[in-house]
Amino acid sequence: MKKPEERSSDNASIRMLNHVLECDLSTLWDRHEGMEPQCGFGSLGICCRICMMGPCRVDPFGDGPSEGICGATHDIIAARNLVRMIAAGAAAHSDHGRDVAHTLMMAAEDESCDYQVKDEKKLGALAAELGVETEGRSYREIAKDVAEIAFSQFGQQHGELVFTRRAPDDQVKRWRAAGVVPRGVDREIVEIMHRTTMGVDNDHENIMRQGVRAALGDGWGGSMIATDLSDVLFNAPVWLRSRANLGILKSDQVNIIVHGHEPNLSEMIVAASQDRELVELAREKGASGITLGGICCTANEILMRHGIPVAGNFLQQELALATGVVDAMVVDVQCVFPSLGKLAKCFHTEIISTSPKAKFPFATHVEFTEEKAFQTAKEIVRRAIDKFPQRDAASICVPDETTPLVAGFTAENIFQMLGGHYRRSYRPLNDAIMTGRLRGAAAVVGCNNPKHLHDYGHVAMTKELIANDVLVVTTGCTAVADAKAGLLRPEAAEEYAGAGLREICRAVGAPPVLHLGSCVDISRILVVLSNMVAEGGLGESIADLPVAGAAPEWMSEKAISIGFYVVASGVYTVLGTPLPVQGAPGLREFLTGGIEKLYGGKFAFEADPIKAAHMMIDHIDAKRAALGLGGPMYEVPYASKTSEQVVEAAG
Ligand code: SF4
Ligand code: MSK
Repeated sequence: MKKPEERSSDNASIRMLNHVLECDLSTLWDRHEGMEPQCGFGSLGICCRICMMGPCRVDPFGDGPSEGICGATHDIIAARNLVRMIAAGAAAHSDHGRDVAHTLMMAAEDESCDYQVKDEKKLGALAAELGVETEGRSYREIAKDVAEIAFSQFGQQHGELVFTRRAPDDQVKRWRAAGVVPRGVDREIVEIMHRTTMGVDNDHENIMRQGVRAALGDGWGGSMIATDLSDVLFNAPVWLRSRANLGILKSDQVNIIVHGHEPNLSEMIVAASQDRELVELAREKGASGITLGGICCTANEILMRHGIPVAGNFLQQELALATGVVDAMVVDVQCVFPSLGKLAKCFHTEIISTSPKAKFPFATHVEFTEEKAFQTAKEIVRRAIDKFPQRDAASICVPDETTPLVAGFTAENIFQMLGGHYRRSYRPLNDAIMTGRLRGAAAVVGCNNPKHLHDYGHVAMTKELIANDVLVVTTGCTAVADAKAGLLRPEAAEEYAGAGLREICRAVGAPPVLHLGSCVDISRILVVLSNMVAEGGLGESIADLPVAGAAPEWMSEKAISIGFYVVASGVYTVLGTPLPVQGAPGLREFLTGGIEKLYGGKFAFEADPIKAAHMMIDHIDAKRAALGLGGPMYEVPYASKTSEQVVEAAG
C-alpha cells in the first residue's frame, strides 16, 4: 500500500490520509490500488461492447484477433468509444447550461421568484450581442428573450450556434471547411450516439469529426451559455480574496460543504447559510456560527462570486468527511463519489442529494426545485444545524492548513487587471507577449486522478510555466490545487515567476496564475483567446497565438469534451493521462498529428508535468518564431530549441 506522501502532495491531504489509516477507513486510493492492474484493453481503448455479438477485445500486439466479430478494427473501436465519452461530457456541461437557462427564464417571468437578474450590465451586453431589442423594454422582457435564445441553442436543427460568432473568422472558416460548426447542442450529441451504434460510421477520422462538432457545441454552446447566464443571474465575478483547504472547516461551527457543479443550488445555500434566523438557531445549538465551504466546481462558483472559501478539490471529498466536523455535505451533479454515503455512516455527517438526476446510496434526498429554492436551501441548512450536537469529539481531526488566494477573473475583467486603470484593453497583454516580457500564456485545467500524485502535476507544471514567464490561467480542480499551493497570491510572482511575468504582476498587483472559475468557465478562456486575436498583432486565429493548454491529472469524460473543443479551437493541448487511443495507432496518429491541419491544434500525452511544461513552452516558442517575434526578454530557466534559434536569428 502506498504511503500518504505517495498518494498526495498536499499537506492537509497527507495529514488526513494518515488519520483515515489510523481510523481504518478506506478511500478511493485504496480502491484504486485494489483495482490494479487495471484492464489493459479498456486503457488502450480497444474493448467494444456496442452490440451483443460482443463484447469484443482486439489484440494490441498482433498475436490475437485484429478485428471484432463485425470486422471493426482497433481504430474504429477506439474512435467509437472515445466519441461516446465526448457525448457524455458535452451532455453534462450542456445540461448544466440548460438548467441555468431555465432559471433565467423563471427569473424573467416571475417577479416573486427567489432568483432575480443581478447583473443588468452583463444582461445588456449579452442582449446587444444576440440582437435582442433593449430600447424602452424592462430588464425582465430582455432577460426572457435572452433565455429563449439560449434555449433555442440546445434544440436547434439547422444553422450555426450563435456564440461561435465569438471565435475569430479564421477559426470559423476552418470549422466550416471541415463541416464541424455545431448546429444545435443536443443534435450533435444525438448524432454521435447514432453514428457509433453498430454498423453506422466506420471511418475513425469521420467519427472524430462528429466528436469535434459535439465538443464545439459544448465549449461554444452549452458551457458558454452556463457561464454567461450564471453571470447574468448571480453577478459576473470580481477579483476577491479568500482561502483554500480543509482548514477552513471550523470545529466550533456548523460546517456545510456544497459539492458538485450547478450554481442554482449553491447560490441559495450561500444565502440560507447567512440567514439571520438560521445563524441564531446554530448558536442555540452551541455553535459559534455557520461555515460554508465548497468542493469541486461548485466551490469555484461560490468562490468566484462570493469569496466563499474552498474546502478542497476532487480527491479531497472523502477526506473532508473524515475530519468529523462536516455536519452536512450537499451534493447535486457530477464528480460526486457514490462512496460518500457509506463513509458518512462512520460519522454524524448527513449526505444530502438534491437533484432528481442524481441520487446516492445512504444519502438523504431533499429535492431542490428552482420554484421553492430558498425554502429548500433553508431546510437543508436547518438539517445541518440539527446534526451539529451529534458530533463525536473523539473522531475529529481538522488539519490546520489554509492558504490565502485571489480569484474572480473573467474575460471582461482580465484586461482591466492587466491593462491597469488607464489602458482597459487587451493591448497591454498582447504588447507584453510581443515584446517578450511575457513568453506566452497557458491554460492549466482539469481534475485529479489517483493515477497521479494528488495535485503534484498541477502545481509542478504551473510553477515551471510561470518561472519561464508564461502567464497561467486556470479553472476547476487545478485552480484549487494552485490555490492550496499559494500560487493564486500576488506574492507568488515574487517567489516563483520569471523576471518578465514578475514585472507585470508587480505593476498591476495580480497573481501570476489567474483563476477563471469552474470547468464550464473554460468558455471564458475561449473568449480571452478570441479577444487576443481581435486585439491584433498576434496572428489571425487562435492557432497562431503563443499559447498552450494542459490537463495534467484529468479523469472525467467532461475533460475529454473540453480537450476536443480546445484543440479544435486551435490550442496545442498536453494531457497527463493519454486518451484511451493507445491501442489504435491510426487514431492516435490522427489526434496527435493530422488533426492539426484541420483545426490548428492537436493533442500530446505526457505524464511528467515538467516535461509536459517544456513541450508547451517549445510550442509557445515555435508560435513566437512563426509570428516573427523574438525570444523572451529576460533570461529564463528553460530555453527551448526554438528559443535558441530565435535568439540566434535575432543576432
Ligand atoms: Fe464486437 Fe462489432 Fe459488436 Fe463491437 S460492434 S461488440 S466490435 S461485434
Ligand atoms: S470538478 S470535472 S473533477 S475539474 Fe469540475 Fe474537478 Fe474535473 Fe470534476
